[in-house]
Amino acid sequence: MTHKVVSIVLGGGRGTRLYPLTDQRSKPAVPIAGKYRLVDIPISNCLNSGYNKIFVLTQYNSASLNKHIKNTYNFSVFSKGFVDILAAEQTNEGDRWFEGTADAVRRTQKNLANVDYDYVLILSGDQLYQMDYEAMVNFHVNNGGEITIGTIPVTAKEAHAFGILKSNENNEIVSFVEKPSDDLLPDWTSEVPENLARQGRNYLASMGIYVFSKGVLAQLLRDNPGMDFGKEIIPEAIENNKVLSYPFDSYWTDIGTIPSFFEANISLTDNIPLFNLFGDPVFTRPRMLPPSKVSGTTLNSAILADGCIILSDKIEQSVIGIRSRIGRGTVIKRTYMMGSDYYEDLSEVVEKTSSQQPPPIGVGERCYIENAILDKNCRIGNDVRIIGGKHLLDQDFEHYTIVEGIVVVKKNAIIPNGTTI
Ligand code: ADQ
Ligand code: ADP
Repeated sequence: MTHKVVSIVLGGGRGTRLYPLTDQRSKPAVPIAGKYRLVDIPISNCLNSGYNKIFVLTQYNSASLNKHIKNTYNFSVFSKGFVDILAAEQTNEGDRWFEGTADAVRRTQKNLANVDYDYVLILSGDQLYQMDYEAMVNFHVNNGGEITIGTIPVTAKEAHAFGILKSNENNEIVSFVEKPSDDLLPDWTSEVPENLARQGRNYLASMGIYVFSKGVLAQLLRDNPGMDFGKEIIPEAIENNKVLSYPFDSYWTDIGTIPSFFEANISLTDNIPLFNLFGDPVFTRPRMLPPSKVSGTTLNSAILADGCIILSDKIEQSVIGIRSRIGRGTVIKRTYMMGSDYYEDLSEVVEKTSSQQPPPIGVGERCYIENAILDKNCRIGNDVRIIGGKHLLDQDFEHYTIVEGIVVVKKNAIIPNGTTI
């Protein structure tokens, strides 16, 4: 049976962990996999699960996010579906930023009043996974849950970044600790199937994916002043409510930091990627872009989006985003190039190619780029060498930032001819 569900996507706090990608855009608008945006992942999961009433909560309502949502998620007039953005600054209670995940939901819940629903599905906006939420809601209803949390086994090394819990044989959560310190960890192991134990995955983590029965959410947000689900609301609910663990065992990864975002994108170039772009559709804005044109290039484990013009020597283990232009003699390895928002016309490209003032959008000739993220619209000149790796210290410069050895070239950055990073 189909239950009445409204979905809330938590689109991001201050977004510092994905800096500099979130410097000029809100987190849900960060481009992934060459042609999508972060917010397309949870929204596509909702639509593929049959849930089409969706709110996206974000700190600020950027023009590019608005345009993306408006141009992508159009429902027919005969459908009751919608994807609405609710931004912190638009609430009547003032222009405070949301002070946490629960605060964000609390301060926007009046928007739910006009929606017909019995269950609220709360989702993170910075995770890469495919999940049938309908199965989770059915589990919640069939087992009489008041709250159900999606859970996944993780290793000790990962456990400190998550809410860790223990459940009984009826999948009821009996204890929960948000981001336990290393000295607490030994107390928090769970019984897991043998194959997971062998991988060291014997901690049960909250995926930050919650189903709440309508009245339970309203009551918790009213009676508990906590700002955060993980820190305050969930630990208290475990004392007083029936909170269930819904076990999930497919690919799921956090993409809220530069290293995890980078790895998630690069891993899409694996022979059989753990995230399947060729399965259930990931929706995004339909763009009328021409097919990509490639000349003289060896492509090895590469993802190439639409509208690119590629003349480079080699592209390996890399994701090349929409409208990318890459010049002759260039080699690109383990790099996520996001592409660009627009084309320069041919006369501009010719003029800028000869003057290099500034270089044309894209990557120029005879460059070598490895272990990097190139944000949209960057202009990389000729003979540029960007080689990320552990030898580089974390540092922030005007046109690029280094995070754990990954060089992130900023949106609209200019990297002149002959630069070495
Ligand atoms: P974290 O991911 O550390 O832990 P949090 O920073 O609260 O939790 O982020 C959850 C989601 O909400 C993210 O998508 C984030 O961008 C978004 N978000 C954060 N603050 C927000 C705000 N003020 N307004 C709007 N959106 C906001 C949580 C749980 C853990 C669980 C992990 C799983 O607290 O228990 O293990 O998720 O990733
Ligand atoms: P995407 O294809 O990534 O969804 P859009 O087509 O929405 O990107 O464009 C992204 C941004 O680029 C928009 O804000 C758009 O106004 C801007 N843009 C488009 N063309 C140009 C241009 N010629 N110069 C500068 N910005 C542009």
